[in-house]
Amino acid sequence: MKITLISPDLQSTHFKFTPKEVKSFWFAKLTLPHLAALTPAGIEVRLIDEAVEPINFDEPTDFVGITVNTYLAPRAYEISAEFRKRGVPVILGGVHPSLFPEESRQHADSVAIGEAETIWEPILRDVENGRLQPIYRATEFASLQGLPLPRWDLLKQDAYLTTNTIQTTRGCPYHCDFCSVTDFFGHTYRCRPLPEVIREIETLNFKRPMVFVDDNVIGRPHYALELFNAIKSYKMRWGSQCSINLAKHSELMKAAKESGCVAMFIGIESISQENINDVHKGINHVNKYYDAIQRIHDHGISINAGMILGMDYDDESVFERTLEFLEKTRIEYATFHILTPVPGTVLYKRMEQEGRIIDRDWSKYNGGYTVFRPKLMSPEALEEGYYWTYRQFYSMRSIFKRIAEPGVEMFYKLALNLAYKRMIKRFPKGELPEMAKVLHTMNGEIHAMPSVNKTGLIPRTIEVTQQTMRSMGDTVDRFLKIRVRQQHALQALLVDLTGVLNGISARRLRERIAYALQKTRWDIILNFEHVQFATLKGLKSFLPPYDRRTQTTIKCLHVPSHFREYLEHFHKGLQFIEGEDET
Ligand code: B12
Ligand code: SF4
Repeated sequence: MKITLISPDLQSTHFKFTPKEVKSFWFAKLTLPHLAALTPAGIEVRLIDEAVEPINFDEPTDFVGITVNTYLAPRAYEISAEFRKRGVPVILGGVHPSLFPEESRQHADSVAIGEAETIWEPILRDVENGRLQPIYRATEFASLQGLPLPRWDLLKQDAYLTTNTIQTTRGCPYHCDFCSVTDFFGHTYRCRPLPEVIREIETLNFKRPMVFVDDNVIGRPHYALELFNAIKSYKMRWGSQCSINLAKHSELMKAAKESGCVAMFIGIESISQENINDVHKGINHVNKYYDAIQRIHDHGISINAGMILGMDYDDESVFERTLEFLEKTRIEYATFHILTPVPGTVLYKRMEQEGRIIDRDWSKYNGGYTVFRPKLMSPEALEEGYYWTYRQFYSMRSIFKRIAEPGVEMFYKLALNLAYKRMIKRFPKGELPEMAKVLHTMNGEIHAMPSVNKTGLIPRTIEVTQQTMRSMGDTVDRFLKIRVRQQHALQALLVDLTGVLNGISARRLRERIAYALQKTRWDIILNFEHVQFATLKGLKSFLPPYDRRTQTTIKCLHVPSHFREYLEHFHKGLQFIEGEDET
């Protein structure tokens, strides 16, 4: 019997690598060589990676297997249809058919759910006997003991930068809402026996870089440490992906570096802790990012930061803020993704319940398109901002800011940044959304003063103040926090103020409001609900002088009566809104 195994590729989008790009900086996927290795002897196998060669549908074959990730599902279905037209039976397997089998079944003769190790041989036996079943389901997670050596010899090896692709573990100890890994592998973290991994590494070409395609190579730190120590003598350069808690393990970072680790892809995802909590990425702590990144850098390991844009707490200022963070921390590489509710994930179920999915063309589920309704911006603004961020990050200005330091490593970093830059040239230009700069300028914390003396403060209400003053002694919150939300329906910016409005914070607030007035015609609603204390000077000076020419109205919301008297006195004609009906 002769079978053909296919890995589909994207069709004519700006995300598709050219064969030249694949050869200069891409690595070969492990899936097909691994499936070929699991195929019993006596069956002739042909592998086609569509990223590097076209599919000849007329070449004789008895059976076709296609590996399917969600964003490649439409292409996989097209390929399947072509073969089935020619009378060749087709099976679909991989993450997408496993998490969404009902759909995949409509596009093939059979669907494989789960890992291939326990079901591939029975499938092939059924094909030989002419009784292929519509569904094959792996009932247990595969043992990673005794995995065969991948059949790299069946791929066009010189079409890639490297075919040194190896997997040492499967699964991840965490379960982030947007990720398919734990939905597919369950809450398992399985490690291959180390001697088997070493035996496989010894078959690789040490002159080329190596990639561990694990979901989280440090999921079990002791195992990772043993692995890194064991491969030190091979003097290879390697990369992989892991969680940011790598920074906690000095010994592990040291061993990784000594064994040739040059870079890790790390899911930093978002610079907002609210977002991180929202998607349940418990290992990420935004307030520790700077320190963690510094520690990883100190060990000589570069970072490719995985960043997600468009989460529920991201407004249009997220693009500039994210860029600033990546530049400040001198992150060497970044991969930006628009939040994507991948079918089968917790995020998908939530978005589905909330009725927020607006596009079910799976080919757009690769992180480059907005397929859901974001909370704090329009889908178009998110896409524009995403392109803008990518282009800015790989601009020469940013590249030099991030990686300029003499040495051999800089040469590698520059080369890879330039490779990314070339690819990104194909992307649409992308513009910062209209309100991005206003939100970026307005949002933030203003330091009110080193410590606030209670004399001269006007309390929000007498009762609250009496209570709080008693419990807090002489100091109160030292900041005025400003959070701006766009109210599209009202064409207004709702500015939530929290903390202390005194002379210092009021002056800075005034500058920010003046900037907003200059840049937008939207009304401004200042929400006083969480202003704990104010000084007379603060209440007097937080507004810029009235300018007849602007068509913008400033309104104040939830102003307690104590403040209101003063505001009415200081700012004639200022509008007040009562109650909860501002949105
Ligand atoms: C390595 C990797 C990458 C690498 C590159 C891919 C490469 N050249 O190897 C990088 C980091 C670049 C990458 C990028 C992306 N990736 Co990726 N990647 C992986 C990762 C970690 C390992 C894949 C792998 O090699 N596995 C090893 C092989 C042996 O296992 P396997 O493919 O799963 O196959 C097994 C089973 O699935 C099954 N099987 C698979 N196919 C078939 C077919 C048949 C017929 C049968 C019977 C069985 C079968 O049997 C196999 C053996 O058990 C997976 C996670 C994972 N563990 O699968 C994510 C994963 C595949 N990636 C994912 C995504 C979303 C992406 C991106 C779109 C992310 C983004 N937004 O940019 C990009 C796409 C880039 C592109 N244009 O291709 C998702 C896919 C989700 C989905 N539902 O489709 C995954 C599952 C991770 C996740 N976070 O959820 N990725
Ligand atoms: S840490 Fe990474 S691999 Fe693990 S569940 Fe979260 S996103 Fe997925």
